[in-house]
Amino acid sequence: MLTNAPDYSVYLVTGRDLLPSGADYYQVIEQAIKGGATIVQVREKKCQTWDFLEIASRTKEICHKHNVPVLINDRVDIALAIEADGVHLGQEDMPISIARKLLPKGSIIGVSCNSVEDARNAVKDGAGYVGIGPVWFTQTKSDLKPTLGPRGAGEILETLSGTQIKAVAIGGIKSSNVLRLLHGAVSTSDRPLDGVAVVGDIMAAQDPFAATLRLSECYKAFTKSPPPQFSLGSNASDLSQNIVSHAATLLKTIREVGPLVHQITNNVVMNQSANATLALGASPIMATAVQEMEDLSKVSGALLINFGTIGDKLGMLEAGKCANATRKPIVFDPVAIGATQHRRSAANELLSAWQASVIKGNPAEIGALANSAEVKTLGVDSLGSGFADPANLVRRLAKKERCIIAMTGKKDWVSDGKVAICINNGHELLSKITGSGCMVGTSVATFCAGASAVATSASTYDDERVLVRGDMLAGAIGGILAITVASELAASRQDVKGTGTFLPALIDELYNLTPEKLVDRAQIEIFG
Ligand code: 3NM
Repeated sequence: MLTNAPDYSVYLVTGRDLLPSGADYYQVIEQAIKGGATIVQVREKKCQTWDFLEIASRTKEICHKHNVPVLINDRVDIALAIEADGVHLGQEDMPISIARKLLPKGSIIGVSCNSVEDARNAVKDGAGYVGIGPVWFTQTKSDLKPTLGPRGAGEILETLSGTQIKAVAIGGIKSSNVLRLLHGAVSTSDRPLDGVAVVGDIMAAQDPFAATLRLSECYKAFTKSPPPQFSLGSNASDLSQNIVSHAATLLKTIREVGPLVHQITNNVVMNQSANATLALGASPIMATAVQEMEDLSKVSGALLINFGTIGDKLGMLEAGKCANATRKPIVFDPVAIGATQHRRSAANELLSAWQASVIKGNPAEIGALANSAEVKTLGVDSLGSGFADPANLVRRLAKKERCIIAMTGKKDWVSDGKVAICINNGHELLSKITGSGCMVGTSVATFCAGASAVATSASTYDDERVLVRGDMLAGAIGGILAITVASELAASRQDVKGTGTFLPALIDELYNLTPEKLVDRAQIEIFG
């Protein structure tokens, strides 16, 4: 038995039936270990005991030659016979307590978990690690339990807070989605996964060495890069000046670069939102077909997903995945999420499929996402006097969703999970026209596209986390300030007599907005 503490980071689960034709199983295992597999589980569902013994024993020989632990799926007898380093048990397999009695002291015992309850039991039973899954659909396993998505995996991870139990995720994981998983499946206490377990992405690869190396590099990129931070000043006044001037610079960038802002939005506001984008100096494209998402993600600066009339869920799913893959910011506006069960489950599905950079909503929408009953919804509007502690609410939700939260209303609140910022700009006429909230979403997406343009030209990032914090905070603040400051300027005009003349005046003021006007009029407060 190996003595070092196991490294779960790239956890290979074997699957001989997935090997490409002509590939040699033992060579694949060795190549995977050379590529970076840190632990191997021998999983044989169909073979006879005699064959299983032979396969497990030879696999162990290869693993131990490279100082990699080997676990046996399900069969404690085989683990004992070949003196493996431990076992992996399913929920229907032998209970942990009995396996522990049978196996030598110090053996690793892991268990599959598909729910918070499974994980609680694993804690109670003293498992060494849990395998959380399936994260995504996979054909590798029959009798698949319900898929969890990164968010569901994060909730299960939460159960392990304060314990020594390690956690890997499994199910449909590939090098192309592993960062999405690692960033998405993090508990609110910031506990990350200890590893990712993979069958098909390695076993079915033409080059298992390269496939494992890719996974290993992704995992290392995740653990090495600390969350980028906005360059905060040392006190609240420095910080507010920094943020406002950064946001104002983004307006300049938007005017210089003219980024394409891809928007999937509702048909009530589409034309108005496109005009607001143009007025800010960017270029809107309101495309919804699944088939064009990949191409659009390559050329756009940011993606807005507003599900006001949720007709295009498939397009939204695909657009978000493509935006994550090309590291473009996603601004998600879950319009009226609290109004119907359909909207709640659609939002959950979308947020499980991709990582948003900014979630923007009114108090009822943000409250629904935060599971708070303090503010109720009436259709697309919020009811009541608001939250008792909005700073803490947005901060908590930003931490949970690992993105910027922008809650718009009479006062606007923005947080990156650490700092909470209150914006006191705006005019009441904004609440009297349709789609002003949606226009804020468009404006935030446009400013995030500006931030993305700066980040891309500086080439300072090496993983997807960079576009989720820092610049996105300035993008959210800039986007809100643009609309609210323009609303003040429009409302003060002689030619504005009411809501009918206010809307075109608002577009004019967006068109004429300058970085200087933003800086002069911004009224923001920082809550540390
Ligand atoms: N266990 P692939 S999913 C072996 O949900 C296994 O517990 C799962 O295969 C679970 O990496 C799974 O090819 C198969 O998707 C994972």
